[in-house]
Amino acid sequence: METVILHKLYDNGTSERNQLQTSYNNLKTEQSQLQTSYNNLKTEQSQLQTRYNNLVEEKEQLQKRFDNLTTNSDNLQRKLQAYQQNWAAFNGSLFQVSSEKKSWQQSRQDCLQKGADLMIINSRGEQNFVNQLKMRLWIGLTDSETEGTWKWVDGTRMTTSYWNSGEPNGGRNENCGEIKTYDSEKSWNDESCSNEKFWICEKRVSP
Ligand code: MMA
Ligand code: CA
Repeated sequence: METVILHKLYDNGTSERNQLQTSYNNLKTEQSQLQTSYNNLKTEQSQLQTRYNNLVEEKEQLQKRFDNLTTNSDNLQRKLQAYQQNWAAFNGSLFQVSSEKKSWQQSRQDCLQKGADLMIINSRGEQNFVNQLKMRLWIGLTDSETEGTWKWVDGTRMTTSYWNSGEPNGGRNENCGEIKTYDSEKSWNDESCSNEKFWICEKRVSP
């Protein structure tokens, strides 16, 4: 009788232990699967990070290319417009000679309306450039503010001058500058501002 009970107790103990062993083995397996999943996710995460970094870099390069193309297209647009409106490029500026005659003030207004101003001569190159047009032309030079103090339309004092001999001679009656004796390098004349003449506008190209 006792042996039977002992046998039963023993059997129960064995099967409980077997169950625990099985549970333990299952958990072990699950743990190792989780570890593998975790490792795979880690690898994937680092690959995604690399791809993300590459895409950010690519995006920056594309943005730069886009900005450059926009600038190029704006410049071409401006050049084309200038070309269609008969502007001539010289030394970093665009020049346009009028096809009608106006007073110095009205001439200046026309230039200002076009985003330009009367021509300012600040190099010998520009002086020769305007002379070879062989026209009498208003330029952006005046002493209307202070008699005898010649200033350019951008407000700067005239320093280098190309007055024809004897000029300026008009005193208070002639306060505006023109290109007159264009066959000589010294071609400037002071003239009465209300006289109607052709004129030359100058538009600075970008900065
Ligand atoms: C004109 C007029 C003047 C200029 C003299 C030069 C007669 O007046 O253009 O501004 O100084 O010619 O002879
Ligand atoms: Ca004069």
